[in-house]
Amino acid sequence: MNHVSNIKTQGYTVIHDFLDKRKIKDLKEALVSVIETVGDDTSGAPVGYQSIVKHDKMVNNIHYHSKDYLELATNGSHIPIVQEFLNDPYYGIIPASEPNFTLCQCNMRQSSTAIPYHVDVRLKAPGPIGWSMQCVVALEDRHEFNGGLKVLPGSHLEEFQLRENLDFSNENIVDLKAGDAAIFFSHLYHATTDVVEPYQSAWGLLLTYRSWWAKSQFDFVSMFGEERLSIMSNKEKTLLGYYSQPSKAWDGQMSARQGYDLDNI
Ligand SMILES: O=C(O)CCC(=O)C(=O)O
Repeated sequence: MNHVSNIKTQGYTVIHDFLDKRKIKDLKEALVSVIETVGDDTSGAPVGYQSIVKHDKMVNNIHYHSKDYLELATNGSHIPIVQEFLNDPYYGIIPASEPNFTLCQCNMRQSSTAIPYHVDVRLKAPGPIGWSMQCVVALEDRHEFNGGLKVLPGSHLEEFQLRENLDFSNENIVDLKAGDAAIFFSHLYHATTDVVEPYQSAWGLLLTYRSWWAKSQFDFVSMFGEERLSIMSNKEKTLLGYYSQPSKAWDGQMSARQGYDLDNI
């Protein structure tokens, strides 16, 4: 399956068996352990209509608490696919084969509340290009009856629409088995389904990635701190925004675009 061409034409793609059974088990164990430490109500609820998810179980920034999730968010097999869309080809000071985009959000949510159709960006470029993408990784089966993802394929190619004007005739339920992942443009209209009896809501990881020049939802550089960042790989640091920090000093570096070896820039 050609994920890049699916994303261009449909606005999304599904990677089946993105995680093997062993990895799902490890991630579920890590989730339980993080919840034991920080709880499952760790989200500053989003504002606006998305605040309806405020009662769902959530673990914000789980990659801060678990190296398994950090590894997945920064080194999963989805990264080269996202890179096709979000890498800046003119970046120059990070090798072109490596990601130069950033992670903006890495949250676990149990899909108890249906989210209405929406997009997650405020600027939409014409054509199959974008500056923000999302990836939902199902740790448990997520489908039509338990809070699964649904999308309007091709809506990433259209002008912004008011929700009441959306055409639902080709709505698609994105059926994810445990271990599958969906990648989609943040400007593709998407929503989640209701949980209906006898089905149970299911845990999923929501990753958001953006071009290096877009403002992140979290300041991971300050959150993780120099000590933790100092032992990370170049790729991890890039994804956490280390190489695209605006200067904090009045006489600091003018460019927020930095490279692996700051001394050689
Ligand atoms: O949790 C999901 O499956 C999708 C969440 C979503 O729609 C969003 O965060 O924009």
